[in-house]
Amino acid sequence: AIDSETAAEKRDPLFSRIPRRDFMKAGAAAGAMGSLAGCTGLLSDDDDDLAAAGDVDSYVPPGEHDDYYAFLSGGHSGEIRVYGIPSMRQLMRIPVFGRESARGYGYDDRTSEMLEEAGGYSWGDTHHPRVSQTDNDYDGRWAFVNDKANGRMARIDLEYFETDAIVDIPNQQGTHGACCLLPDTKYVFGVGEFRVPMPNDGQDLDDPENYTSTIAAINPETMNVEWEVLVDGNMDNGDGSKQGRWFFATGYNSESATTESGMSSSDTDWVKAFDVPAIEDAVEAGEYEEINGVPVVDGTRDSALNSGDRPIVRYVDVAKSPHGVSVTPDNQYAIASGKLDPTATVIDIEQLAEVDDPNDAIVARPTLGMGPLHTAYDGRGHAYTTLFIDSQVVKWDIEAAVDAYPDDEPEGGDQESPAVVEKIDVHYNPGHLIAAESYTADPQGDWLISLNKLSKDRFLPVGPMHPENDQLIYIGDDEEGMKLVKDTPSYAEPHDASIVSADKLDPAKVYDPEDYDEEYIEPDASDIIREDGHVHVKMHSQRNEFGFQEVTVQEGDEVTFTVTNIEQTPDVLHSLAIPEHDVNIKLAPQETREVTFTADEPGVYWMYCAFFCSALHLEMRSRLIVEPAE
Ligand code: K7E
Ligand code: RUQ
Ligand code: CUA
Repeated sequence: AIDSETAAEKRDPLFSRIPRRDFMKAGAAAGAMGSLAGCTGLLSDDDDDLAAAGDVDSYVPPGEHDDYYAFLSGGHSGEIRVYGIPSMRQLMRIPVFGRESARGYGYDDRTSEMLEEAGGYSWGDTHHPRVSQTDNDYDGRWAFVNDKANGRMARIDLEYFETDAIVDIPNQQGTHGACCLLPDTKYVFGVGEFRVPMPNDGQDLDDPENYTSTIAAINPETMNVEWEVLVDGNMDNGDGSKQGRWFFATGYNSESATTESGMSSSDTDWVKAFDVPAIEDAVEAGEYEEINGVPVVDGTRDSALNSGDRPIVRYVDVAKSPHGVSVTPDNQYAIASGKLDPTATVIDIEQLAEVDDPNDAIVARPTLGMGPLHTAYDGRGHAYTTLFIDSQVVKWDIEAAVDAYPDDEPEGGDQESPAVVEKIDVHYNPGHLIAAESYTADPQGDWLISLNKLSKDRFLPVGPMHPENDQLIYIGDDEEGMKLVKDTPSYAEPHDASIVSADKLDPAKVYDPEDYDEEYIEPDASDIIREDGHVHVKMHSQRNEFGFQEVTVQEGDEVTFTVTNIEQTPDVLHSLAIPEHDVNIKLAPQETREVTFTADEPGVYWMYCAFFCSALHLEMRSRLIVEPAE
């Protein structure tokens, strides 16, 4: 049934098994069909059936690499997931706020102390992974992600793809938004969502008028909170402008209420535009109050700092309960939209600095559909906004919306904007969406992922908790329109993502011992040092043994193992797992980790390696002998 065979077809194992005719009918296999013509990202122009089936070349043959990394948050799983795009294969998981045994994260001394110092919580709620940039382009250094549950921000080192710092942000509960001030990632902003008394020390509990929320400016190098700004109302999502001046945050509770009906009673809320250099000047001039060790600047509407010529925070009225806000790649507009109103509000960033009334900087308010949440960009002048209630992604033309304003001002909000180009169904109820490099000055404009909260009937049932559905959509062809290419079940719960061209990252294949503080243990440095109830075991590991075949300690001893994997060969990992002691530390090539525990039960314990590292992997085990106390 295969009429002509191209090299791509030969490479594709599916082609050897499925007659082409059947294959064309299989809508679900549409992604794989792309290899028919072997080109990247173009629609078939010679076969309408294929085009109708959504034939876009997203197929990444076995052994070949994706074009992009996507970093997705894991919500209340507390982690980051790394996908390859366009295959949507999950390449790696990076634990951030919770322990994870396969990577030994939170088990070795370094990472368990980091988690302990960051508050000692066992979980977090990651929403917004943002990758550091230099000159408005990804620089491959770090990713940052918030913890909504406990008011924290974490940094992930993109050389090793591991969390290397967490800051517990003072005065902030429910750090929701996270984003970088560009062009050069001067700050990472944490956006406080839950309004609390300031300070939240039990003195002032019952007057919600006095509750407040802040944004926190975090230095990406030191992960110190440099300053905070407190505001009226709450805050939600945030995005930084690309020329270093403005930071934007939505807020859905200008009412300062504490109940759902109270929070949604007013018809408008605000986007707050923080004038970062003006805030820095105020901090410099000492115009702050130090609260819990952080300079806190008063950015409420009636504050002294907001009544002069250059207010530090500009309050822009936007329709009811805005949620998402993002800055266009050209830094011209900040676009915000909300759950309870069908419009998006387009704020002209340049005008914001010039007008007396910040509402005069609003240059468009297109009606898009029900429940517009988040907006991404293709770099060709289009915005893509998720419609949570309509279960759609709407593509619209930003300049067309600006041209149509204010004549298109909706009366009852039911007149769709002439700027709307097209809508595509997604399955179902999308939260964020993200386009390739949408957060940079130069989006790639080919792939978009819609992060859908519900999957309902899309996958085999797996019990009452359904997977979510990350859908891949091709947006590279304005004439043919958006094409839904792939469904990807995902574990709860991705919110936002960043998609980075693969060539902008350069991850290490083995560790460089210079990059960590633990002592590198050469085979001839193996040692057991005993003093006063503490035993320090220094040993190496390699295929297929640990440095000691047995280690004997006394009941009640505190035991520290320092273990180096001396392998140079990439991908040959070992671990040190100790039964009944809750120990499992991961040891990648050239990596050293330490683990400390108390040997409190006499007996024999087989310390083993949990990575299947060689044919003699099962034999890679040594005895820990715990002798009874006298
Ligand atoms: Cu809309 Cu936290 Cu950005 Cu969830 S947030 S979707
Ligand atoms: S396709 S014209 Cu079926 Cu990817 Cu290329
Ligand atoms: Cu080392 Cu298995």
